[in-house]
Amino acid sequence: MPTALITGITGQDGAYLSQLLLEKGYRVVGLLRRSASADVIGERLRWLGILDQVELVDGNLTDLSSLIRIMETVKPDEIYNLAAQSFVAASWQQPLLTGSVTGVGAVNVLEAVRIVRSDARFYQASSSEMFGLIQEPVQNEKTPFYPRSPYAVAKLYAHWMTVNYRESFGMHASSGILFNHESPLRGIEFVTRKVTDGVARIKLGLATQLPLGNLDATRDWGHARDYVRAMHLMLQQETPDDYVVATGRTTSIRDFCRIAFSYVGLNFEDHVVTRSDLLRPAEVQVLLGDADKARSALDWAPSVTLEEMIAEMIEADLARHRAQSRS
Ligand code: NDP
Ligand code: GDR
Repeated sequence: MPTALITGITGQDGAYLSQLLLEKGYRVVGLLRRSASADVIGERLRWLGILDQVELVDGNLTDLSSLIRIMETVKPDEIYNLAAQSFVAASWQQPLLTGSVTGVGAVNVLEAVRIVRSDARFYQASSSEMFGLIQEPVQNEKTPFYPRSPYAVAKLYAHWMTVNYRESFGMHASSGILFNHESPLRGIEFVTRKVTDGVARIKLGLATQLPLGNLDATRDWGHARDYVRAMHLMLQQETPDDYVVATGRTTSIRDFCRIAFSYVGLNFEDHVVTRSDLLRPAEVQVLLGDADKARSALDWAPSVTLEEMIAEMIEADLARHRAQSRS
């Protein structure tokens, strides 16, 4: 039975990846950072019904000693580094923390792997945010990077360090340059979930307005369940490499709102208000990925449309609010 270690196991992708690997017969171990709110730890794993099937070990991405200890005791065959301060907007408020977790933290994991488990396979959660102020209409593995936030700069450092460890030490280290991916388990601060939760609350009469920032930005949105499949496939390849993972369709925030509100028979223009304090100091206006390499080399393809995903997210948010109002 292969062993996978997942950093960021309590996040959206960590939960879906755990589910996938458990289905494939892996022993799944997750890195858990200490929290004072122990009662809500593992909410997403619980939602998927797999909390009691994973092992959780204490550690932190910023603490190399904890990572070395975990590599020694867990002896993972595959390491998925998903942990990060992942909210772009927060990275301007906390640039140093973002740098030390999202950037240097990844190198701590790489170092722990190099020192203790150099034959293990390593996955780095790179991001389409690294393209930033893009010069090309469609982005693939050859598109130059131009990061536009402290988050994206930190991710770019981690990305190049992954490439560097591969080339310097011959490690099986791969990066997935993943475009936005969402689900009912998406954090409430991200725009898709903020919208689907807002739609549910407005539909149930719990709110009337939804404040948003820039409605003109466009994103290439896929489903997290599809994207964790790509992560796993990357580590099954003979040779490590970097891959763009995307759907090839881009949609504005405005059109996302239009689709989401119309799903419950509402008009978004009656409810969405724009607020200048929700705008970012620098914006990534357009993202559109070309995943041809992943399609041909990994035989990967997305299976969920944007409309299907929005419906799934709204249904989950409606169910959550209905359950809350009953209790
Ligand atoms: P989430 O924000 O949902 O999850 C982040 C995870 O990182 C959580 O488990 C969090 O733990 C953990 N974490 C944060 N800081 C530390 C730390 N110091 N030590 C240990 N763990 C820590 O992110 P997603 O699941 O959406 O994304 C997974 C990864 O993929 C991230 O690296 C993200 O930047 C990247 N990515 C995501 C994309 C997306 O669209 N979702 C696209 C491209 C890249 P806790 O629960 O305690 O907060
Ligand atoms: P992003 O996701 O920054 O692309 O990063 P987010 O959903 O936060 O923003 C997407 C776009 O929506 C605009 N927007 C708003 N965003 C939020 N969060 N809240 C709002 O009220 C709002 N109004 C408009 C934003 O300005 C932006 O243009 C996500 C994260 O998961 C990263 O970790 C990951 O690397 C990238 O996706 C790929």
